Amino acid sequence: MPTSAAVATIAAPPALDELCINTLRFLAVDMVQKANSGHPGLPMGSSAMAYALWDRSLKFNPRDPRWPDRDRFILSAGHGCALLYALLHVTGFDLPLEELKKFRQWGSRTPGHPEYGKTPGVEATTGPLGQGLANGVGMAIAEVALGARFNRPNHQIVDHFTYVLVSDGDLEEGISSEAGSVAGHQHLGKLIVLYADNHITIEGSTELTFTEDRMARFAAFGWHVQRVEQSNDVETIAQALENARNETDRPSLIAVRTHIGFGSPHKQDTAAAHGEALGVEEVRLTKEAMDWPVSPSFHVPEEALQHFRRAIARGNDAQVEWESRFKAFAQEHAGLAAEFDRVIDRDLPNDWDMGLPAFTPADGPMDTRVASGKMIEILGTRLPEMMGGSADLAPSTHTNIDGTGNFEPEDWAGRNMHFGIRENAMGAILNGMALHSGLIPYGGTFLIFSDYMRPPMRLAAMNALPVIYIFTHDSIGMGEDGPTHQPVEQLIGLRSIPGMVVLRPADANETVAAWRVAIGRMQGPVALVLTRQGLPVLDLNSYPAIPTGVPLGGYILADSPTNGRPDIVLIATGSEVHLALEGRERLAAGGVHARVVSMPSTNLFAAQSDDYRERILPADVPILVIEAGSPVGWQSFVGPRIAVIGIDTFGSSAPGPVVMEHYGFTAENVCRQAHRVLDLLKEKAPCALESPQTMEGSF
Ligand SMILES: Cc1ncc(C[n+]2csc(CCOP(=O)(O)OP(=O)(O)O)c2C)c(N)n1
Repeated sequence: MPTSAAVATIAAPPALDELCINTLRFLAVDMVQKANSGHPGLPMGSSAMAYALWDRSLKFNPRDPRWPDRDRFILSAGHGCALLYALLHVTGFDLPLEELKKFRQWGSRTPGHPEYGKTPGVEATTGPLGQGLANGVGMAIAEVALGARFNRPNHQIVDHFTYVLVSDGDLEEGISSEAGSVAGHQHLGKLIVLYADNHITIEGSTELTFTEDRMARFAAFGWHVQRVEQSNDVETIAQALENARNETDRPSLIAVRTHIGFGSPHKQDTAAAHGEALGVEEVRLTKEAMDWPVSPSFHVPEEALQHFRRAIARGNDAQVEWESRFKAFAQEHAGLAAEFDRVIDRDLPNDWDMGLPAFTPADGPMDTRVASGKMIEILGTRLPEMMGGSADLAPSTHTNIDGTGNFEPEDWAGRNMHFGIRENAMGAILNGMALHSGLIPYGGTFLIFSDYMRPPMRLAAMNALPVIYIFTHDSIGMGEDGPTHQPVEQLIGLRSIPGMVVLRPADANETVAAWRVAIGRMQGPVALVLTRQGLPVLDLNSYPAIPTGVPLGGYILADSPTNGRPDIVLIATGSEVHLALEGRERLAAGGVHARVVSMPSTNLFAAQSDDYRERILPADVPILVIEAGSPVGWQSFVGPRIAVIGIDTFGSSAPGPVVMEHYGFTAENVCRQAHRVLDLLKEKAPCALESPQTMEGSF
């Protein structure tokens, strides 16, 4: 197994170390104090270990945060983000001191928890505890998978470590066991986790809740474990990190006995240091106790800054060295080098979707999960960056790529992943793989168990990650397993995640089109919702709109015989589209002209122009929706001119009243929206129906 050389550094003298560590500590203290919001305790206790890593060994280039072979660092304990922002500022990322002074304010680059894409150098959005650790497992998987694919003898072009800083909360969450087990099983030797073992959570001492032997637990997962008793002992922590890097066969956990709120005379080692500003007086006492100038706040001693900023030259040297190695690699393996650039840039090959299958009625009845499986095999062959699997349900979810092996310690080039029955970790690992870049990750389970992976799915949507979910057994139509396995509220639940595209295809041909959307959508996750039961195949000769209609989310599959104004529109999704078609025939026999609108994706449909949606769903035509799932949410489409003041994007970091105002929750906006609906009703007065019973969130 390849090992990565540590970046050569010269240790600073202890006094300079201390100055640098205190710089981080007090930047964090001042950020939280100025915002009067945030978590000072973890940064104060963990500054030394973060410094030991960032100063002595982390391979990164502040001037090119996206350099592909950088080490990854994830602050899984995202509530301690003031520490991360301080590190990014002092080491020279594009994060000026002014941004630190705007911690947690509207529009700043220093939001209340780290947000991927908002702050240069932040590798993952964290905050929901445990997720970052599992993201790290996904990143370490991506590293070895890409290494297995691209590295050649004498050409180690993928060769970096993944570091994660975790807190008690991260390790208490069940996902840490799921992900820890995967990492140990897969022998991810280049994953190194620093644990801020400070014995404190919000409610008090960990003695209240968390008394198992954490080291033994991770050792049992197959990890290499070390303990450092002195939280400020930079040399010992640096040595433990070095030991961890030298341990190439097992992931490493380094528990450092840190002290929450270190240095605060009244709050150190107490829960009071966890989640609120120290207070002006306590800040003063802490600074005095540690011989730090009380004012000005946000003090960065020149000597410390100069020391930290050596990271720029060091990072540049490391990147230049890698680039020259990459050049040599490209000379010997031109095709492979071009392919590496392509997958890292998330480009698709030109002809990736040429000649995809067109199914005929003679191929049916076919479960859409089976059609999806056929697509995975075809696309998986064309796109070697596709990598994924299932939470122990591959025979049901049809998620394997035939002809490629299993991803396992003996063969990291294998692309069929066995996540085990660990949906939450599966979702977060997929996120880590996508965040790393170079892969199109996918994962499958039954739709009902999407509930178990909702937290990482939400983060995938928030981070616009190209992750694909394959959810089968999509309704009560799956039958015998009964209500524990029959999804009802999952569809609306997934649709309500801002940025998530849910696609529930009606047959094999819509499944082909849905997969085309999924692969083509590089900026955000897609959930494919598929049947267990066989469905007739819709004839493309009779329904030629399928390939162009599916990407629009909803389209006219079958119109009223006159092609004019229908008497009623039947909207259906997935397996119920066939019911709608049958209903249309029967209605026609009775002289009622029905239009069938197949709506595989309400999310995509909602994104179309008003004109298009009006054309598909004319305002004055009644609508019947047929979907084997919760009716909640459809009102936004079927209700007569409903306006909703709701939230269909993610929130933002700023004081609460500011956020509410920016999101339209003001009396002024209530009046504006009310007038908008009233004006609309005036225009459409003859067709205005009764007022809505409920006002569900918009799509
Ligand atoms: C999944 C999840 N549940 C709850 C929280 C709220 N929360 C934030 S920090 C924290 C625990 C704090 O303890 P610890 O992880 O030891 O951090 P420290 O006190 O050392 O800062 C909790 C419960 C969260 N962020 N994520």
